Amino acid sequence: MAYPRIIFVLGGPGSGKGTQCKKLIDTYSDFVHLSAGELLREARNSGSEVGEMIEKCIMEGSIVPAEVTVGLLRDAMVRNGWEKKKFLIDGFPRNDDNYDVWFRMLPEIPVECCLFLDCDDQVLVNRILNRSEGRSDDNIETLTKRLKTYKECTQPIVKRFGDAGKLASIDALGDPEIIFNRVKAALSLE
Ligand code: UP5
Ligand code: MG
Repeated sequence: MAYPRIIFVLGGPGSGKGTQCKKLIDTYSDFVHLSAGELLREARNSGSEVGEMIEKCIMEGSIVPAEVTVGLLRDAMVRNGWEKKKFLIDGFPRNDDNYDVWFRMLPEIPVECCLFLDCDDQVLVNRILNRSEGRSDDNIETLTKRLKTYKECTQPIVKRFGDAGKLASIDALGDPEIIFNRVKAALSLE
């Protein structure tokens, strides 16, 4: 059986994960973009108890239990077709629990690397507070919590990929097109 290939995409809130993943899927037809945050935002509207729990986590900037998120990601991969694809998994894994449960539930899928978008805090804050997509977590109170969670829980995961020799780190300051050139170089595309 041919498995898909996985590229995780990490970076602080507003580092451009969604923006750069969109550029990748617009340019390369074998890439599929799965945003863990988007899947969770869809699942929160289910009206179930799990939906309520997700809503609470998103508003608190905390991380949803891994079994929920990995289940959503796995279902989305199956829906998109398992074979011969490269999945960009945006905004995941965010903590040790996410990382460990992914590799426990899906040990057979090869992980190519983690693309890390490195960006200053002040730039992150400006980008998020200037975004006007109506996201309920784009307010200064929740954003402060998201940044704290990112530093405490997600940055150590970036280090884990680095220690495993699987980190492609790029400077995420500047024009999106220039950053896209860095992304392509980091992923050895073109
Ligand atoms: N923009 C982008 N690039 C720019 C550039 N180079 N120059 C100027 N502007 C730029 O970009 C953000 C904004 O900046 C946009 O307006 C864009 O036009 C502009 P975007 O590409 O959307 O950045 P992104 O990194 O995707 O920011 P996002 O807010 O989505 O990141 P978060 O990590 O905060 O959000 P996510 O959706 O991943 O998660 C939300 C919540 O879900 C989490 O806080 C958590 O509670 C929960 N969650 C989990 O629990 N588990 C998970 O696995 C995932 C999420
Ligand atoms: Mg995003």
